[in-house]
Amino acid sequence: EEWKFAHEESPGDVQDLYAQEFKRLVEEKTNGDVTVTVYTYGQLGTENDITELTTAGAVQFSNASPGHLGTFVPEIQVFGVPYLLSQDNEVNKEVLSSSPTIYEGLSKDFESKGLKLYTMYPEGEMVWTTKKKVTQPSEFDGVKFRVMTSPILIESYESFGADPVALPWGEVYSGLQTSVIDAQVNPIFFIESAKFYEVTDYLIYAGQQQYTTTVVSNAAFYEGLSDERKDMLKEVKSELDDFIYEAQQKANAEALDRIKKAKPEIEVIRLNDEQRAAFKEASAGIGDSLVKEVGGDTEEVLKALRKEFGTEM
Ligand code: 6CS
Repeated sequence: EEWKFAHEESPGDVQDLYAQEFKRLVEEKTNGDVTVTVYTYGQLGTENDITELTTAGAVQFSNASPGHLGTFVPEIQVFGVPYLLSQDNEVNKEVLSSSPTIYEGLSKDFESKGLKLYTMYPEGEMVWTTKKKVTQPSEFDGVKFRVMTSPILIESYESFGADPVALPWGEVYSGLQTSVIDAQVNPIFFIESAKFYEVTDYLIYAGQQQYTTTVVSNAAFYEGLSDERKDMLKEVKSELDDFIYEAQQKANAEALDRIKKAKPEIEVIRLNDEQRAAFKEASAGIGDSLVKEVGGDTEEVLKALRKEFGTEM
């Protein structure tokens, strides 16, 4: 039996490390009865294409990051609300791996779209890379800022004062090079691997968001598995919770060193509390507007997650 696992990144990136370790564990635990084939970004299409392939059952597992899933599972956009996640990544890890709000609440929104929410994990703090120094919202004026394709991200970066542009990531390097866009946001490991630092001049830490991703499965496929296989997959999930948390930390730390070596003139800016407060205040209404636009259980989900992350307003 062959299971296909498609993700959104390049070989060696965090999602690839996850998928490769998933493959190793599943093949080991099924004594080779299951073979997992991993597809990296572009092999089966863009972020949105692989979600479609998973709902269609052509792919059994895929990464579907909240940043790209917003038009398909609108409720998952809560993870795009600025300053929702904790500054303490241990807290983020705990919540993402075992929160009842995620695995009992949000998972129903996935099921209604034919997807089983298998797991969530953090990929690191999201850092702005820009061509212009930005330390306060007014300096975002006229900055064409690339975001992922979920609608809430457009709203968030508008509230910060920028001109957001939604694109798949494959278009970001050339977009920066030709000044179709002036800035983008991603975790450091990805900024290094996709070489976005080559075409920008500032790395700005605004403490605004952690990159989160989900791994989803085709719901009918998952439901059709034997109890033994389902138990095996739960075991694999909990082993991978620790594995990927450590792997992303290491990947991000090493990537920052490599960026500084490759481009010593890059300016690394960490916004102080006062500067962060200005962006926080500018985007304070985003949670409420998401609740209005998406409705359903979004209000309860957002409230419950703020409590779990310890970021109540
Ligand atoms: O910026 C993006 O679109 C991509 N960023 C990461 C870290 N993973 C995949 C995603 O598509």
